[in-house]
Amino acid sequence: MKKITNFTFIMFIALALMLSSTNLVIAQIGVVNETGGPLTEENMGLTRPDADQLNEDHGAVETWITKWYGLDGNYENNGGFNASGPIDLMALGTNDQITDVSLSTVDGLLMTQDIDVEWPADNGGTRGWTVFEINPDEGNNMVRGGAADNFDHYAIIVIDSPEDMTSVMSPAQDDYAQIWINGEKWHNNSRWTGGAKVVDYNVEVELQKGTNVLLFRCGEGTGSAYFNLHFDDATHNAVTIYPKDATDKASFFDEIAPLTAVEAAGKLTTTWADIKRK
Ligand SMILES: [Ca+2]
Ligand SMILES: [Ca+2]
Ligand SMILES: [Ca+2]
Repeated sequence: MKKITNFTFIMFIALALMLSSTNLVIAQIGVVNETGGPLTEENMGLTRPDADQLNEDHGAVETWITKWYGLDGNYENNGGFNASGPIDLMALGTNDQITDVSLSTVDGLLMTQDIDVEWPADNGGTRGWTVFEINPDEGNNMVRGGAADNFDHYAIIVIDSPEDMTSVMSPAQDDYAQIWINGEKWHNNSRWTGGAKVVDYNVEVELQKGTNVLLFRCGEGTGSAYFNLHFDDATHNAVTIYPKDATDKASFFDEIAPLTAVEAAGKLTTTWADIKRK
């Protein structure tokens, strides 16, 4: 009987140790409190309620993404982020050639090689595409040399994944975050998080094997103006994120050429097949 008790006690200790180490791992990722995406037409307009905010401090995370592809200036005089948020500003500036949704696809991204965004002069005028670097600690990392209030900011990364994977992305924003991946919307939150590295939602997303395009659009009203994003450690260890070494539009498309060429080659095959059928 004594033996069994000792054995039970040892097992209890072992289990307790296992559980505590599991908890540590979970603590590094945080609580995943947004699942079941992508968003559908029905809940596309959802504004996340304050009650669900995690207010998690991710200040110690070292994988915040610093290099992005995007515009060399913002959409200005947006009338406040609540007014501009529902408007497809990409469609507005490209005569519907590129939309917010299509910009988060390889097709849309490739079109930015040749198409500048031409907004009205009051809204910033013509904007070109470039690579920029942000400081995740900077509370105004979206300002980019222009107006500090009432603007919308566009930022893109390409994620090269070795396989289909479920991943967790952690955004921080001030004010209104809208995030699309591969043509689908995964996050829509008009509430600022409360700190440049404070996360209110850890969002479960699906990445596909090969090329993934992520668009992080963020609307600013007044006060701080930041956007930030990182993934869980397993994702960062597995994938390669671009821009990597690129410093401008040309070098960005050079470095992602091996990724987008696969798509282009597939398209060429389809085109020839279509021609043969006709
Ligand atoms: Ca501001
Ligand atoms: Ca918050
Ligand atoms: Ca703000």
